[in-house]
Amino acid sequence: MLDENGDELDQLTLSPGDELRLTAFNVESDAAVEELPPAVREGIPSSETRERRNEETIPAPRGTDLEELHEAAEAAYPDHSLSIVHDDPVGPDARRMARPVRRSSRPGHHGQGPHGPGGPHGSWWADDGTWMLAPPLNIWHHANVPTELGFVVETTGSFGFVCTVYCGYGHPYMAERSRVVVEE
Ligand SMILES: [Cu+2]
Repeated sequence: MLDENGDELDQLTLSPGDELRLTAFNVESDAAVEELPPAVREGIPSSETRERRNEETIPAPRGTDLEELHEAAEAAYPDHSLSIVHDDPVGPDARRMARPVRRSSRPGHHGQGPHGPGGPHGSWWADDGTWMLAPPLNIWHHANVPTELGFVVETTGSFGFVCTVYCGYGHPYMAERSRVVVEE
C-alpha cells in the first residue's frame, strides 16, 4: 500500500466522513504502471522484493517452487480483486455494525458528501451485510490502466485487504488484516 508520495504504509488510519481514493493496478502491466504519478511508480517495491515477500507469506509447496506456481497461476487465473473486509466479520462488533439500524439512528445522514459506486444510500456494507468497507475493486488481467475507487468512510472498525477472486495457489494467502483502521 503506497500513499500519493510513493511511501509504503503498513496501516491507514481514518475517521468516519473521510474520503478515500484507492488506485489499484496490475503490477505486471507496464502500461498501467506508466499511468501512475511518478512518485508512486518509484515507490513500487522491486520484483525481487515482491518475490521475497511472497516467499515469507506463502508456505513453500512440495515438489515445485513458488515462481513456477506463480507463473502457472498468472496464466490460468490472472484476475484479482481487492476487498476491504472487517477483521472480525463474525464477531459481536461487526454484527452490531452490520445492522442497517445504525442508519436510522443518524437522521440526515443520507446524501452527505460524494459517494462511490456504492451509491447514495448510506453505508454500503450496512445495506449489503457483507462486512466490507466499500464495494470490491476488480483488477482484471487485461486492464492496462489503473482501476480507481473513491468512497466516503461511514463506519468504524479494523479492516483488512482480501482478494476475492480465486487466483491460484497463493490465493488463500492474499489476506492482510488491519490495513485500514477507522476510529471515531
Ligand atoms: Cu486471489
